[in-house]
Amino acid sequence: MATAIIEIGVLLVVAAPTPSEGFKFGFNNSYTCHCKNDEKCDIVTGRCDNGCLKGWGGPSCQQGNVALGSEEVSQSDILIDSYGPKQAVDGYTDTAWTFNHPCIHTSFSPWAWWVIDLQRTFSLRFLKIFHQAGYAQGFSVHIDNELCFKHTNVSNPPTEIPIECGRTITGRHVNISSIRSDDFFHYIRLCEVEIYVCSRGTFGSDCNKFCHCSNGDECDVITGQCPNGCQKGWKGASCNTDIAFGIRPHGNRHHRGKGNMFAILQIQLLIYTHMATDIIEENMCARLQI
Ligand SMILES: [Ca+2]
Repeated sequence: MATAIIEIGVLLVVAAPTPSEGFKFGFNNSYTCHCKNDEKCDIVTGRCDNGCLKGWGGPSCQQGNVALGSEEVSQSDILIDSYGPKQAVDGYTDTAWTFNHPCIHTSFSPWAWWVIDLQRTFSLRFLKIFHQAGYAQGFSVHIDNELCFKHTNVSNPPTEIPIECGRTITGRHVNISSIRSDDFFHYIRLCEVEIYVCSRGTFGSDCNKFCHCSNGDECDVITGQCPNGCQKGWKGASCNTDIAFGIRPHGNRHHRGKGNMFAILQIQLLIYTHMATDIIEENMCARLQI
């Protein structure tokens, strides 16, 4: 029993990490919370009570904007220095022209473009573009020269445009361009470009589904399929089916409950582990209907 008491003390420390360590959630605490003000997230879903950290989105705050704050941006030409390419990744999405946070503004040209180098390849599919009305008709989005999306409507697009590529494209350069051979005095005004990537082990259009790939591989953003099979203990096309217990909410075998209740339940499980050495903790969670 003395051994059990010592381990209880250790476990209480684990159950209450400091914000500087980064709160964790999900299966084996392998996911990092991305809550505003470094707050703790739900231990099962990752949901944050007061919203996501800047640059993160989705119900579980696992959808990251890899464009935010980039220094590796350029554009076809700059009308005025303060209207340069960084304005499209400064985190301000206002589409009304302001002097504090203006949008990019290319010079007059039949071919206007803006490009970002993400510095490494990502599996890309979802973006969002904020722009000033009237200056993006017929625009295209390319990822490493492969067409992701082209606006074909004769009318001007809305100022906030969620974009899904026709398929997932692996690349590092995202180029947004507009060609108007009939209009030399043509330019684009992009206010913000958000390029979304799911954190490792999540997938879906808003990254709120969980996959469990072998070797910690990333899974397909749409299907959840793992490139080299599932992590031990998981199966299914998306590697989100627990071999022992089937599909669980968000594909997890997590313990339910929060705060002190979570710690108390784990204490009970540890004591029980000492009495039944052959049973792993996760199986016990299921038996106790946690
Ligand atoms: Ca901006």
